[in-house]
Amino acid sequence: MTFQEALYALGVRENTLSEKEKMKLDRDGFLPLPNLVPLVQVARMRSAMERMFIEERTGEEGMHGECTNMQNKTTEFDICFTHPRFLAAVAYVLKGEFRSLGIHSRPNRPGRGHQPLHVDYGGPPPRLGEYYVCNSIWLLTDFTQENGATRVVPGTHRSGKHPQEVMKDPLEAHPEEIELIGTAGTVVVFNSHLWHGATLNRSQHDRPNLTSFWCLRNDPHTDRSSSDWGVLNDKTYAALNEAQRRLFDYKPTAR
Ligand SMILES: O=C(O)CCC(=O)C(=O)O
Repeated sequence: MTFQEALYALGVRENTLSEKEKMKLDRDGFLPLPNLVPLVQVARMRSAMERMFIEERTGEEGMHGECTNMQNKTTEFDICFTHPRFLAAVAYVLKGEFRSLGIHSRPNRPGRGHQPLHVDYGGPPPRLGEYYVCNSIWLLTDFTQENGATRVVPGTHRSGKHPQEVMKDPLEAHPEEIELIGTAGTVVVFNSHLWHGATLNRSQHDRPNLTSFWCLRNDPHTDRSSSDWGVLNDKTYAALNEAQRRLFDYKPTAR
């Protein structure tokens, strides 16, 4: 099965995104997809995520503070690599054959979370229209001005610059930044060359979310030897169909 056949089998068509949605991804570098996940499913995903935080003690003092490769730990997050509109947006940003860099989550505890504006890429800024990485944030609660909604600077994926080259301090606010305020069940797909970052969670509660992260398969700057991000384990590989497997790397366990 070719990669294009896999995307077709997963429901992605030329017109899965509207022209307006494609234009927004081109121009602004991000696209909110409101109500992509039904609220009952949001609740199940959130419970699965919270169980994982407890089991892995994620976010506790001294712990690594992030659950990674969650595609290997439950089927509750399969929508993060199977929803046709979501996949169509990733395919539109990356153009060529891509693969998952995994489904991850950080709890964004109250009083924490503020990140510098950054891109999710170790290589040089991309040429216009030739993007290597695409990320997405899955809102498992409403994102508000209080609970540390992600900030983005629209259009900066086209700037040919990284934030640290332009800003004295990328922790500071950027005059053109906006916050991704939205309701639970929304998914925001963003070009990972877009300048972005979480903001301080000033509320009394965690800000539950997932990220589903992707890169071009032939990206020369993603160091695949040192990272297991997006690699399927034997159990998940066995459970997926052929089209879904094309979206990941798989390393069989040595026996
Ligand atoms: O958690 C957020 O709001 C942003 C996440 C982010 O910037 C990242 O994963 O690179």
